[in-house]
Amino acid sequence: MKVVTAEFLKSAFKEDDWPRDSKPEIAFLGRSNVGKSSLINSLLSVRGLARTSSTPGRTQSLNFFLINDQFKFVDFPGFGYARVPREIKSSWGEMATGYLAKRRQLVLSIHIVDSRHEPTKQDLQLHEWLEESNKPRLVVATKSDKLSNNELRKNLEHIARVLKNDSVLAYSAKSGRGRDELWRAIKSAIQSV
Ligand SMILES: Nc1nc2c(ncn2[C@@H]2O[C@H](COP(=O)(O)OP(=O)(O)OP(=O)(O)O)[C@@H](O)[C@H]2O)c(=O)[nH]1
Ligand SMILES: [Mg+2]
Repeated sequence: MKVVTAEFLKSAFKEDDWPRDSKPEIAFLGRSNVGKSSLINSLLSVRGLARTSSTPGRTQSLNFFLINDQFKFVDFPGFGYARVPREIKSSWGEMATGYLAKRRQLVLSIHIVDSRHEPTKQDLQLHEWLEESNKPRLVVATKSDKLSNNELRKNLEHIARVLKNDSVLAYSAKSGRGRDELWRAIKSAIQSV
């Protein structure tokens, strides 16, 4: 995919703020600090469009980006960060389930996990919500540059087993590993509408 333009559209704290156009959307969801925003920036080959941080819990709204004036990326806030105030934590589930169930523009959900770590209870919960949404979804294991090939292979198999045989794509925002494959999946999801 040749990215000609990538622009920040808006941050949405509630459903009323979701963009009203009908362009397809790709959602990026996963635990706090797992590397969602970095993955978006690496896909788009830009630095700093999606805000990244070594402080978990940084993104707290749905952030919409418009790519090539054709489709959108939706950067979700991370879940599972203990120091985020309780009212924000409980609203995460509502925001995610609301979006996943209702959003007609959604063509692909990308569930991002850390290739080094065991999926958490909340990953399993998200996995169920994604299944219930009945829409295309994909599990991406990022930060793969932090593992040896052997460890990575073992962990990918394990993650696939825990998340019930979903195929898992290895990714690294640092090395660009998995980037072409992920773009292929995104393109085909966009073209299927
Ligand atoms: N080595 C390595 N570090 C990464 C990779 N992806 C992200 N990181 C680092 O992980 C930290 C968190 O990255 P973010 O992209 O901000 O994570 P996030 O999931 O958007 O975080 P929240 O929005 O707070 O939920 C940053 O310090 C990144 O530099 C990767 O593929 N490899
Ligand atoms: Mg983020």
